[in-house]
Amino acid sequence: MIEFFKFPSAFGMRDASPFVLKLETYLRLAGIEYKTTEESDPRKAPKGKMPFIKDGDRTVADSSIIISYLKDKYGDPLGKGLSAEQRAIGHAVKTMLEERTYWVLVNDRWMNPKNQPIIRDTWFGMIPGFMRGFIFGKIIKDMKKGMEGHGIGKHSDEEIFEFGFADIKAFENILGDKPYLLGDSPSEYDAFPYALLANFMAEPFPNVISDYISASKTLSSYIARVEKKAFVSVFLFWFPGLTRDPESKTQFFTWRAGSWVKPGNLFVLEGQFARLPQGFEQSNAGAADQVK
Ligand SMILES: N[C@@H](CCC(=O)N[C@@H](CS)C(=O)NCC(=O)O)C(=O)O
Repeated sequence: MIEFFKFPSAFGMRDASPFVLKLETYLRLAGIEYKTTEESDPRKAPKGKMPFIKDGDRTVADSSIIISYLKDKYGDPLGKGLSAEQRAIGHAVKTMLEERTYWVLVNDRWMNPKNQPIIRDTWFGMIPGFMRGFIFGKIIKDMKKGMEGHGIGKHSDEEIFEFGFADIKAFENILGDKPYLLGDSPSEYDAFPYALLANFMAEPFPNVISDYISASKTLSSYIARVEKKAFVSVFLFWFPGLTRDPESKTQFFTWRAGSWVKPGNLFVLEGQFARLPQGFEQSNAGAADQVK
């Protein structure tokens, strides 16, 4: 079975990394079985970034390369019926969100002084106090350098949020009133938009983009729709049974019905019908008395 390496859950998110959440969303939507191993240190990943998978003796890193590998090996159940044009739109949207909009999230989470202590104490909480501040300071410095090299780090926070707005609004307009990016069914191209939008909504990091997403019915219902499709399974069940009260000889047909929502709760209704033996009549619900 595929072993999926992900970060430990944080900030009320299944995974606070959009790329890890993207891959898990794909695995769930495609119905591929996997087991999860938590890894909090990305330096242990083959390319120094999460996620990665092991499949037998193969190790594959990078969410997009992993998805191509999975499609080659296990088929492409989410790609049936997609035209070349739809795939091109999916690819363009995915690349915009992964290669640019993602950095708007990174900039706000890691460079915003209001958010830094939250990140530091959640993700680096296992490092003792003084050392934690020092190591975190070095990580921030390296990230800043990396973001400058990428180009995004050359801009002001306001300019970076403007890039984010333009991208999110473009996505919102392409989605329009379709349930999923490419139509009525989810495709691999819904995995990253969902993962990124859901991460923008992570509770500890409110910002202008998360305000926009929560005010947009199109975007907030899209997040809920993909979430439900990928992660919530509902099982309906009905168990009939028969019991007999030896004293009154009454037979009770019992039943249990309900639903099991995964992850979540078991919802059960139960009840019984009494079939009275001759000479008995029911005097009140569920009980039987002999007629004298
Ligand atoms: N292109 C990669 C990007 C993965 C990525 O950026 N992962 C981030 C978490 S969202 C990471 O592991 N960063 C750790 C680091 O850069 O040190 C993919 O699609 O998997």
